[in-house]
Amino acid sequence: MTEPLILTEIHGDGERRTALIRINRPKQLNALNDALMVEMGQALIAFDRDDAIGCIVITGNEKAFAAGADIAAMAKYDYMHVHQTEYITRNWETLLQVRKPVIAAVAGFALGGGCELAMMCDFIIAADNAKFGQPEIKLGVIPGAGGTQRLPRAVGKSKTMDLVLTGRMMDATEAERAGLVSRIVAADKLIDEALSAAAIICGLSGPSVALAKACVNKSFEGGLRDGIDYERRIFHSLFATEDQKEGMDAFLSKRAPQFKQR
Ligand code: DAK
Repeated sequence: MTEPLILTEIHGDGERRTALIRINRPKQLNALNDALMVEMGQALIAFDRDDAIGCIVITGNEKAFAAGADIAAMAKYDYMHVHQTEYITRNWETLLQVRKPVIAAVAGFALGGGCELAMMCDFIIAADNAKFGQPEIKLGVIPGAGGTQRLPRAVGKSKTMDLVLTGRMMDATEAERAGLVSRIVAADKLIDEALSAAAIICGLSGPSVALAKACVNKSFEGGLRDGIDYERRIFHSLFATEDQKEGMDAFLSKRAPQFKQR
């Protein structure tokens, strides 16, 4: 029997729980191929539609989050193949359709497509042994799943050029200093830390969480004025929710809010 390419688990005991997706190609350092990305995309969409799920965590293992796109598979591709099959666009970006928060919990290598996958998540929690990089230049290609666009927005132009043009890796400390990762934890605490962050998110108002995510992404992906206008419209619209009334009333009454997810 062949091993599944991803493993999924549900964690937590509240009304809304956390879905954990583990990338499962340990022998290839979790190199990402089409079949794996299709499976992950299906799981992501199913969890996004499931009202009992409030947050999703994607992780690998202690040695690798993902060491990139599968070079063995890619080596055979030619221009017409990648163009005609819409390589990457077709099935690698399903993550971007997910409205619920997705946390990347990264230990070990997050290289090439692995780093790009982590950057498509909403934030990255890194183990102290994490290593990030876009080494595609060493293979005679360039980052192809958003790396040249998302990395400079996260760490600035100079460090991106340094990483993309030399193909070197940066460790967790450098990645945190540069703003790529939100926090660093001991490798053996990584999943606990990610699940704790996810549990906090699960306890909040799902609609406001999804809309906060959409607003932050707007700032990341577009211009400033468009982002601020978008945020203002979303902010106004949240005053139509029961959770806004409940959240503010609970604060003023000095009690914990009982969010109804609407
Ligand atoms: N693909 C396939 N297999 C990989 C792999 C990868 N990316 N990375 C590692 N492996 C395999 C190794 O071949 C080895 O297999 P066996 O020899 O045991 O069969 C096994 O995993 C263990 O790897 P190592 O023996 O090399 O382990 P080390 O600890 O010595 O080294 C390493 C770890 C991560 C430094 C090294 O494995 C490495 O440099 N890996 C490659 C990293 C890399 O270059 N990643 C970027 C891949 S390119 C595009 C869109 C996107 C992309 C391209 C085009 N278009 C739209 C056209 C994206 C490209 C990429 O991500």
